[in-house]
Amino acid sequence: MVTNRTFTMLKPDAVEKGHIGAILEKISVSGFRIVAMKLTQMTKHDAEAFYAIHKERPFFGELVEYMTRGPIVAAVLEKENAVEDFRTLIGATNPADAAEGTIRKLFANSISENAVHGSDSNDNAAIEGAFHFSGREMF
Ligand code: RTP
Ligand code: MG
Repeated sequence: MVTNRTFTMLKPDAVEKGHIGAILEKISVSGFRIVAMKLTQMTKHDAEAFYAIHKERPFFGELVEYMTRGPIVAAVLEKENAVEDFRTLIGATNPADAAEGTIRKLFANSISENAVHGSDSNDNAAIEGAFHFSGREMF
């Protein structure tokens, strides 16, 4: 196992519903160390760039609208096997398909508004962390 980093966002629906504390508790007891964290709000330009890989998908406009409608918590997390283990902790994209006890099963309502983001590769974790944080903001 390699100790590495992943990037997460607690999305606007999770923040609106007051789930920041409960989700951070799940992340912490699951063995992730917080390397960087802040409350912030993505602009339309930010969200279009962050999710550029999905720009041809039918849900892209809805996704950008959702991700920019209120504050998010952005964080970099560290753990052995961080990317894969965090994807397991958050569960399937659609909460209806997510395993019991996963963050999306517990806190998400729909495939569109699914409470939390997790990087899907080590390369994307580094890119996404650098999108939100400078080197001085990572500890
Ligand atoms: P994420 O990137 O946010 O961690 O989510 P993911 O890998 O599980 O899913 P992905 O396929 O990358 O989709 C990105 C986000 O787009 C929204 N989505 N909506 N309406 C739909 O069919 C649909 N499909 C995806 C979700 O917010 C999803 O997390
Ligand atoms: Mg994704």
